[in-house]
Amino acid sequence: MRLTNDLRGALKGEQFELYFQPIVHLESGAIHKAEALIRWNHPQRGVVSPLEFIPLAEASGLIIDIGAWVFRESARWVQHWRQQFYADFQVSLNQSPLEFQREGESYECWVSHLQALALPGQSLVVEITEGLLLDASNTVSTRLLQLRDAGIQVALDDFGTGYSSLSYLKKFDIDYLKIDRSFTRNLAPDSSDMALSEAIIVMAHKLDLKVIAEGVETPEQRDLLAAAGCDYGQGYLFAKPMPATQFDTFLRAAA
Ligand code: G
Ligand code: G
Ligand code: MN
Ligand code: NA
Repeated sequence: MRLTNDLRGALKGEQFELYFQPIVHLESGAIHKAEALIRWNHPQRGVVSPLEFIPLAEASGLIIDIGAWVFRESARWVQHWRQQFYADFQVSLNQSPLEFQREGESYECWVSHLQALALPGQSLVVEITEGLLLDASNTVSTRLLQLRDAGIQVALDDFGTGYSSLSYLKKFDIDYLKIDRSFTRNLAPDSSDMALSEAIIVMAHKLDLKVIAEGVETPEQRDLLAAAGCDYGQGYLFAKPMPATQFDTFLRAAA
């Protein structure tokens, strides 16, 4: 396929760019975290969404090289923000199921790269989706243990859209739970989404997980989530995903 062919040249052609979106501590407003989101600046088509090219990258195996690039860029920028702003700054990066589950390789090369940059494991968070945890295969447990050994944290992305089961959260030692934006969208006092969000937050806290609400677009949503005890918010209310240099300026202004 045409787009897959273009994808092959995209890394060499430096057409990928990592965007960053702030993750805001709701009580204090502090920004010590960001999610890394890849963009492909296609020479003819303009910006191509990862929704479109990640499946092609998986099918062609290119996801491995792309994932390695995302990791290195994330490490480079988190090092910079730790030095310039906050010593505890964290960048979270997404891994698709195929990427996460690949056999053989451990996170050893990540660890040695982080060590070379004098970064601890907890400068990074890996976001995975809950469907992975339902797969009882050993690969998933092994990979999660490898991350834990490396000190890298784990977030469960899009929570609530799949076959949620809090027993899996306990079994697998997850650090963050990201409430999917489909819940945030219809938040209103006494709404069913409010009840669900509150229940998720209470249960997550009992399991010692921090909660990040996605898709926060209005001050009302932010306030309802904060009142429900949600730890962090992410969404257009605070900022859209932006190029790293712009995020740098954004952090400077917010500091
Ligand atoms: O930011 P945006 O709406 O374009 O993201 C669309 C989807 O692409 C999201 O589900 C997100 O998790 C995924 N995505 C973004 N960046 C990456 C990446 O670096 N690797 C993988 N595997 N998925 C990503
Ligand atoms: O699947 P994942 O949660 O990794 O992807 C996050 C996606 O949500 C990205 O595509 C990002 O651009 C998008 N996003 C971030 N904040 C908002 C928001 O406030 N509203 C909407 N509609 N999308 C958002
Ligand atoms: Mn994500
Ligand atoms: Na999500």
